[in-house]
Amino acid sequence: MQPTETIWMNGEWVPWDEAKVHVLTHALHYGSGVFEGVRAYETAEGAAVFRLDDHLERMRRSASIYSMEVPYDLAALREATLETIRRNDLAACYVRPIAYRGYGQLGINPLNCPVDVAIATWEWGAYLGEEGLTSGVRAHMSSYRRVSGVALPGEAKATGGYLNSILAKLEATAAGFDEAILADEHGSPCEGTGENLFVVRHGEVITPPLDTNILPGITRSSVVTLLADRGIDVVQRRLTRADVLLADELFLTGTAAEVTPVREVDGHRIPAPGEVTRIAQEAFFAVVRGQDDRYRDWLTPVRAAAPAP
Ligand code: PPE
Repeated sequence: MQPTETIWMNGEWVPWDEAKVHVLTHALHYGSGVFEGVRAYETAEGAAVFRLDDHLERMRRSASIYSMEVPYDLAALREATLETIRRNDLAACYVRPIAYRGYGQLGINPLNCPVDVAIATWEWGAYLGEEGLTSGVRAHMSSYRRVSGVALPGEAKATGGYLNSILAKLEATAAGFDEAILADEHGSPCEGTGENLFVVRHGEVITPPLDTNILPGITRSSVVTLLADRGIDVVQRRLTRADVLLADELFLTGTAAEVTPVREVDGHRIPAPGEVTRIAQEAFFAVVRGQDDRYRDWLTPVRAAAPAP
């Protein structure tokens, strides 16, 4: 990660190296933070953020589940995000907004700790490698299950929940794979460690439903819309392990991972990128780069357009 100039912390601009927290920060001990991953892309009109309000609204919902009152409204967080990108002079970047229980009192009850908010930006290339994006990654069916919704609601993108992803990622990479696919508590493959999952099989495009406790991905819903607009309907249903091993195509979606094909699951080869995957990739990248006017309202320009002469 290449440091950038400045990070927004509770309304102040703090130099990257000084953006620190107290060691007794509640979130450090108990995982009591909620966050987002957002990307800004280079477009012909300069940098633009993809579905910024949708991400910030999801962060507010995540916070709500944990009874965190975020002390900034949507407009303030939107402006703070745009200004962070401007101050760091980035043409394209990853954006990490986070709201977390700060320094106050330790003990599980978080209510005596402040809700601190920060927004950082940095350049982040292809999440699973440039080659992964073009030729596909190798995935491992994790021995870990996606944490159940009765333990942690999947709708909340909470820092503590990522311990589940970390275990699966460690297991997969130790076994020489790029990424893990986790099944839900009933054994139905449902998600990557930081990506949603799509399978093409027998001419059907399938993505697991929200009751598998996945994060309702913004890239997932964008890809569902983009495919539907091209006459390809995505069915939401539970996958079997066979659906994954015998997939005609398999791809992962996420802000960081974008649309990444999977070319192998545990030694089972999958053609990558397949036809639907390629359609999804082309559609997605055209939209985020501002080359498809139909989805202009998914982009927030970082710099306001110059006034007409
Ligand atoms: N599932 C999980 C568990 C997840 O973390 C993400 C995003 C998604 C699905 C896809 O959601 P969306 O970005 O809205 O399409 N993971 C973020 C964090 C990755 C990281 O390594 O940090 C991301 O992609 O920004």
